Amino acid sequence: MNKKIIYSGIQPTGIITIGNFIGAISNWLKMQDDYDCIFGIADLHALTVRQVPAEYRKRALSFFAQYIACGLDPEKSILYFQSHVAEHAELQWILNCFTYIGEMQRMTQFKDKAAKHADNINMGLLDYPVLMAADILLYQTSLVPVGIDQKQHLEITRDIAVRFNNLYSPTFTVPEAYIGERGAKIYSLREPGQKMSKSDPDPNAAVSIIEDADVIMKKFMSAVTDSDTVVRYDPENKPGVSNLMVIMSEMGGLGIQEIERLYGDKGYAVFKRACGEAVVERLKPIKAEYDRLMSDKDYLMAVARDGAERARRLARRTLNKVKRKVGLVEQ
Ligand code: ATP
Ligand code: LTN
Repeated sequence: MNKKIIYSGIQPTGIITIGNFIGAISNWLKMQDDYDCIFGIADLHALTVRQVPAEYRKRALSFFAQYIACGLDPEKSILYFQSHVAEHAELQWILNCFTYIGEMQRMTQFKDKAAKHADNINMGLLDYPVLMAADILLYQTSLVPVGIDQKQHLEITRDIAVRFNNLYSPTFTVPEAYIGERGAKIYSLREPGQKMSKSDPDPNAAVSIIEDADVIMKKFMSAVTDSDTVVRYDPENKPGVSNLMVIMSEMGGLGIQEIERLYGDKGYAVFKRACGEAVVERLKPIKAEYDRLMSDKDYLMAVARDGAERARRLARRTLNKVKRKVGLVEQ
């Protein structure tokens, strides 16, 4: 029996945050045994904003090591760099011809990024969702585990797949987003109304998964809460505290009610310390494994090459089918 296929990726920009970990990676880890999983470093996507080449190369490799350090297992899942499999860009071109400019201009992320980088509204920024659709559709993916901010991109991917399938004949599996119940959106430690973002310029807003323990503790101790003193889950009125509770629950394994029972009347300082400690404990083995992996670049590159080869084999199958259907002359 063939297992269902899972695909997801992260752009190698900024740092991998505990938001990325809780919203995306922790769900990937749970899926590795039950599905055929493919996890890419979306290094073509991140070229839509200017990168410093030498730093970018280093960061992409560091992200790859962090994937493995988190527990993504190259024996179980395909781990690779998107840019190593040329089929992504090839399918993107064909899908571009089945996507309307208006659809792309309506994407929230495009509007946000265009406003943020007004001096560099390049074609890639507009075309970003079509590359993401190509990533997903190339592998006949059934489920895409992402945070809630990617929902709109999944919807357009589905629209493109259905449009193509209806024009020709069933070619692509129509994928679904897999969004965790809680933790789909972790908020900034400084501005609890804002998403924790991996490229936030304020270093205290986000926590990296390979951050030193004392820095993590400092960030949690200075997290913005409210003028009340009670630890209670109430996202509407107590967004800061509620966010910390979700983080503590997801990283430490305690339920939200248990946290309320244990820390409800202990005051914020005690609660914040416990929350920071839960995060430090969860991340400790990840950091140790990351340091080990970064001293063995040959191993990392061998995993990446093997992953790309396996990905390419699968991607070719879909791409050949697509080329035949649209009427390109076969080689
Ligand atoms: P940026 O801030 O640079 O736009 P990002 O933090 O949104 O980046 P992405 O690379 O866009 O990170 O996202 C990687 C994955 O992590 C996606 O599945 C995304 O939905 C998820 N994710 C990102 N931020 C959060 C968050 N704060 N809470 C939960 N999931 C998140
Ligand atoms: N756009 C995604 C990263 C990404 C992705 C994908 C996620 C690129 N290709 C394919 C899922 C499936 C983001 O999280 N910003």
